Amino acid sequence: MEYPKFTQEHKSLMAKYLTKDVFDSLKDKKTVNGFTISDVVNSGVQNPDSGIGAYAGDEESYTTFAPFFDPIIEEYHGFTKNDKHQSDLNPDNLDAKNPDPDNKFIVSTRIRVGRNVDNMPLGPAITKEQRDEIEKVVSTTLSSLEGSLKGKYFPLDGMSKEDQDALIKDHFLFKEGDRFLETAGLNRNWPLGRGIYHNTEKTFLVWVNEEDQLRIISMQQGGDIKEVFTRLTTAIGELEKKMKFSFNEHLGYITSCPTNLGTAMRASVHIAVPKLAADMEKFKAICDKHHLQIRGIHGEHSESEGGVYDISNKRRLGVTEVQCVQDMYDGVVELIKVEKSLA
Ligand code: ADP
Ligand code: ILO
Repeated sequence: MEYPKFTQEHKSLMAKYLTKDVFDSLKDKKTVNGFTISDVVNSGVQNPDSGIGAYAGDEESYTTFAPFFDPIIEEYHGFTKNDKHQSDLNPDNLDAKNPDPDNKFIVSTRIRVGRNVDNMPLGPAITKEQRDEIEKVVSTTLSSLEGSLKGKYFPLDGMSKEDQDALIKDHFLFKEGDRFLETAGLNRNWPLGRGIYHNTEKTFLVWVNEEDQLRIISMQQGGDIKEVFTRLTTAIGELEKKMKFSFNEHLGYITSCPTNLGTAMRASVHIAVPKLAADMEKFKAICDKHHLQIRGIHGEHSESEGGVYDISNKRRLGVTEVQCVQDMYDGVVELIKVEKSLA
């Protein structure tokens, strides 16, 4: 196993922390699922424009390769190896009155969490049989949901290209052929074992076997962030009655990308702030102050359209779910205030 050849283009946290010494100390190690440090860093090596550039193959990757992962986790989340994660999924603790009741700025709100099944490898190291088994268990569990969460599972295999494209365009379904996931080993056997569950209104959705085994999603038009959070936490509670997810006291919910550890939560709005966005520096400064990330409106690594941006919490580990949403909410309140002042 060779130390990767990094160029000036490699700016990821992976390239920063995979020093030759760290690599040499880890190159002969393997997790129980046969995952190596080369597997962990392949996506970032092949995609120099990665921001992070590393994926875990299983929960054990985070301990076996701790000298590599710990500093990345510390820099991204501000969370040290001695810290303990805490969870709070109680919507009563969230102070989030709709910041845009006239629907002038917030187009839509979406909150998702990643989950992986306990005692299974994560996507990058999973076998086809294990992935298919997860699809079976998860789709069966989902089909037992009642009330407003009741819906249907649609496997990707057999879905028409038009249906798939329409779901992607309308922000409901994951994209196909993501090069970061491809080189992480997450697209093996595509499209088998993958699919999407949703209720009739498409306000509650679950992605199956994309980057994580489950992405549990609550979304709707407008800015009622609390309603979106409440629906999500209800759904998580229902699923947890029937399935056990991979979780530990230090890292919280275990995910394949270290950015998602902890709450595995990304709470976002699509928000129109064209005037503020004309001054990118100011826009970024407000987002940084509230620990927010700016994405384009077709997901990560996409561009804004018409001054609409995807604004979401950046911190996910060492903060509770309520705090993740509160970060987003507080930032959005300030963004709206500043956008209004520029009118
Ligand atoms: P993830 O949220 O899983 O990290 P992406 O950034 O790729 O991944 O987003 C997934 C999809 O969700 C994309 O189609 C994106 O446009 C959509 N999305 C994200 N936030 C919102 C939102 N607030 N309203 C509507 N769609 C959203
Ligand atoms: N591997 C990509 C994405 C990192 C964070 N996003 C996700 C979807 N996990 C990168 O390093 O830029």
